[in-house]
Amino acid sequence: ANPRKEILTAIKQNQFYVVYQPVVDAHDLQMRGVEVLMRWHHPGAGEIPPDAFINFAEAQKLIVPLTLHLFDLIRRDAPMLQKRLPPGAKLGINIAPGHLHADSFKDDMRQFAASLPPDHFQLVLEITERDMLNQREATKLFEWLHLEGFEVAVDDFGTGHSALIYLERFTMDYLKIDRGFVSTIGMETVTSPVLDAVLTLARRLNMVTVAEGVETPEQAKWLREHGVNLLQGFWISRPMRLEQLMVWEPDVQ
Ligand code: G
Ligand code: G
Ligand code: G
Ligand code: MN
Ligand code: NA
Repeated sequence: ANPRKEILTAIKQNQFYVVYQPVVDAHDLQMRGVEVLMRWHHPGAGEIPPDAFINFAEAQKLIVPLTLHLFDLIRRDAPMLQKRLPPGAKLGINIAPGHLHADSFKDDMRQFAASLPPDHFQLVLEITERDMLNQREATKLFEWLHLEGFEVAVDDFGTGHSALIYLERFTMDYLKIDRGFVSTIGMETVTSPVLDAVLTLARRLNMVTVAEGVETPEQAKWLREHGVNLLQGFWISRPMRLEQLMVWEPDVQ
């Protein structure tokens, strides 16, 4: 079949769904928000990994319709999410570069925000550092996003090979430390010196840090002791369907 058509059909036939992964405070492990992750259950091929279909949608110039569909799925869940999450809870949404740079981006974001219950969720746009290359454009865009009430997170931080100067120039609210660094905590070799450097840098720049891929209590403890503010990963919870999220309780320990 024509793969481009497959995505459009999948949208129509509701083959995409979303899962939510809690992001908790490093100290009390209370949920401060969730990251929304998209999934594709293909009737023939089964679960298709998001890395594959996101890149594919980008290449096929379908990332905008796909993200608008994601917004639609979130909007449908919003009344339940509003019951589950307190006012001000963060809703982290991954924004692909092809959408960030699209002409419709600002209108799309405004409409999405307006489609949610008013003044409940704090939307956080997760953007990878690879996508922040054009400084002039990014500075103006981030200013606009903040004026409109969005927050911005640098996703997969440390993997982008970009000049760190952008951290001083752009206003970003969160640094999400890539799980590749987190996984070095507790291994027999020493913890990544890059992780130490990243945390020092984040502190000096007064940025709030989120550690991704936290899989063990030792990692959580190390991160908390090194000043990381928020934790996300399998140790806290896997990404869950809405029904599971509604009954999920953090394991306080
Ligand atoms: O959810 P996880 O399984 O396996 O996601 C793999 C990758 O796909 C991650 O880098 C994640 O950021 C990305 N991803 C997941 N959901 C979305 C989405 O809705 N939009 C975009 N742009 N990326 C997503
Ligand atoms: O947007 P981003 O690339 O950060 O997407 C988060 C990805 O990481 C998702 O694919 C999610 O399923 C995955 N993930 C979340 N928690 C963990 C974890 O603790 N360990 C590992 N290996 N992957 C995780
Ligand atoms: O196990 P469960 O079906 O609840 O996992 C939900 C999602 O979390 C899966 O779709 C998958 O993307 C992600 N996930 C689950 N287990 C793993 C794992 O061991 N490694 C990674 N990278 N992702 C996982
Ligand atoms: Mn992300
Ligand atoms: Na990430």
